[in-house]
Amino acid sequence: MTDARNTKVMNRFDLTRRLVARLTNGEAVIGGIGNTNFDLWAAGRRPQNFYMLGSMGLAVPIALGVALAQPQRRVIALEGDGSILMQLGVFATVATLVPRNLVIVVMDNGVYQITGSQLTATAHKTDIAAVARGAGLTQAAWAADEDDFDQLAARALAEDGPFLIAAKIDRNPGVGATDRDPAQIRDRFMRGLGVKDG
Ligand SMILES: Cc1ncc(C[n+]2csc(CCOP(=O)(O)OP(=O)(O)O)c2C)c(N)n1
Repeated sequence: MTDARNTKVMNRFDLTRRLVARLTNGEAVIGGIGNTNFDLWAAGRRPQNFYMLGSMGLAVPIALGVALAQPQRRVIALEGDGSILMQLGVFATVATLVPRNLVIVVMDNGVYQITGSQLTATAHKTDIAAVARGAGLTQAAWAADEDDFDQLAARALAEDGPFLIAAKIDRNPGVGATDRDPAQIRDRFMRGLGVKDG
């Protein structure tokens, strides 16, 4: 199993595009606050994308709720390291509930980039995939490089989860800028998931 220290430093937008290119079955994607959702936005608008605004650490809890409500649909949460560090307890909840259709992707740049690049715990000692495994997420892995990320993503979209894919990424800023219209984001997502008409 790849160690965090043996992973290539990749690029969030490149990885996001690689992931989105694989989505052909109406998979739901929840982008976390800031750069993860900026790059999700820039990777192409999809009605099944939800862009979290405002609060850190909510991509996985929202994705978990969607995954439980719609077990036939694959649901992906994209989160930064700073945000997931605020919500480590969710790993234990996911491990307990075992949603087979949930995929968590952690984009780890080792900083709270959007608020000034203060170092996070992952820049020091904390290994997010190891924390997840310790919480009971047995299918949690570091992507060694882009090819490995592609293979892990393909598996996570096809086999029984829950899965966690962690990637060390560079500190390039997010590419897009999500429209800040929460009601529209919510309504479009609900229509995209077939739970709201009109
Ligand atoms: C609960 C909460 N605390 C603090 C903030 C302020 N804040 C917004 S984004 C951010 C940093 C996010 O870091 P990370 O998830 O690692 O993403 P990055 O900016 O590195 O892409 C902070 C501290 C917030 N929005 N919500």
